Amino acid sequence: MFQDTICALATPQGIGALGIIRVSGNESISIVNSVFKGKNLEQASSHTVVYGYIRDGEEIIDEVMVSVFRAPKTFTAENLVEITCHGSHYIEQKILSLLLTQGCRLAQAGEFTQRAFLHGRIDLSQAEAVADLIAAENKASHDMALSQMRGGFSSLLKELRIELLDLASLLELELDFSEEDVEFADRSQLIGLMDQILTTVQPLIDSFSYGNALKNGVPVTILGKPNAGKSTLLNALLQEDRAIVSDIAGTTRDTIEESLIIHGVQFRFIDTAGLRETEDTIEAIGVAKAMEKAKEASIILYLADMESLDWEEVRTDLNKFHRDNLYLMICLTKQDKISHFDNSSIPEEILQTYPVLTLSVKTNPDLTELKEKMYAYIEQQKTTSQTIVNNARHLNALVRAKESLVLCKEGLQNGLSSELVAIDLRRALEALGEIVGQVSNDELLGNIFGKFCIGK
Ligand SMILES: Nc1nc2c(ncn2[C@@H]2O[C@H](COP(=O)(O)OP(=O)(O)O)[C@@H](O)[C@H]2O)c(=O)[nH]1
Ligand SMILES: [Mg+2]
Repeated sequence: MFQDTICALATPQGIGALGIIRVSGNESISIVNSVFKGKNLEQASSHTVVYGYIRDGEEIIDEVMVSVFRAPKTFTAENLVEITCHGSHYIEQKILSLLLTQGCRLAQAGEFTQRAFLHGRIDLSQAEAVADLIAAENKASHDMALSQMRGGFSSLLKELRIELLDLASLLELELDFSEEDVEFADRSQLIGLMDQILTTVQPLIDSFSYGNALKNGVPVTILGKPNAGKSTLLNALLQEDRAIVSDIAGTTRDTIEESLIIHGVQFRFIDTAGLRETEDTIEAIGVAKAMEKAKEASIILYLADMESLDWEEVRTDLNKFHRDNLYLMICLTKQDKISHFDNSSIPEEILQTYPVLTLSVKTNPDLTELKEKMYAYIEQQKTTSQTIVNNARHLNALVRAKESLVLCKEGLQNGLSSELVAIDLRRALEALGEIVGQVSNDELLGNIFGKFCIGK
């Protein structure tokens, strides 16, 4: 399919014990062989490793191990060679330039994976999962990427597409006989099938907020009046002095973001400037930023100092943030400073709407309860779906597929002609096809593979 043989460094730039240079294409084995001193690589069997030297004419460049993989059972589905050399920038560049003089060209970002996709070895969602897997920094996102790369999502979509294609062929059969006004497909049976498909698609759509949280980290914004103890809480969560803590109101003027993993899930804590009217321009920018971070949050920890608790004020602030899909927790801070706190002083409607926690970070830095509550909130978003969607492109395609399926179903219920119903059905199929790359264009592919690193 491709004429040119590509090469690239597959390991990070810089000094390391080893470096790997990847070469893919029809000529890869013969090209590497032309700069190799050792056994003849062209006679090496597939999936074997050969010891030898890379040479520039008579000059030895490095002692290497060369892995030979013959098409089609390789990562790219082409002849593929991996040269494992010493991890020196000089050696790596020297070997690459030798390969270029022998007829290779440098690979573009993601080009190896793109070839795997274009040769049909993996579908688009699996290719995307390769990038996710490399980027995964915690167990939850690693698990999702691995399952997607191994084809979990793809096979579910395949089943869906087969069901839809069956439906479509029944309808199109009717079209061929439209003069005779026959109905091959029992309408109520078709509607039943439609419902069944919708019950697979909906949980996938619902899983996105959970999947996205797992993949990118759950944004948790810490808000409250100046001196409420926000930075103290951030530091206690991280167990390090990350933010400046002081009794001078308005110390934190910018937002500070740090991550913490709780039971394998990444939470991104954002400490903010205290909420107040201020004359200070820089602090005012900080307050505006805090409000912005409030909008992006999945969880808000609203802190209020127990010593100067004013429920009217708390209520006014909370009303500014309240929205769907947000877990808003009230943390009453500095409990150690007051001798007695009467729970019944908490307004009833607040208790019914929000979880309320009392904290005394200074005397008792154990934040287990707070952490467990946040984790439980995320866990509770798990849907019944085995497969979790965490890619905005996939979500967008699923939503469009669902819209077309709903139109289809309504069409069937309202006795719309098979012709019109079939149009919506085809749209749904197309949308699902976009996810795995059955329908794709250069722009989309450029977008996806351009984000990969060179050598992948
Ligand atoms: N006694 C007591 N003081 C606290 C507690 N948490 C924070 N403080 C103090 O309250 C002041 C303001 O804290 P800080 O974290 O900077 O508040 P922020 O403006 O909301 O970030 C500092 O002097 C902290 O030491 C607490 O649990 N108990
Ligand atoms: Mg602060």
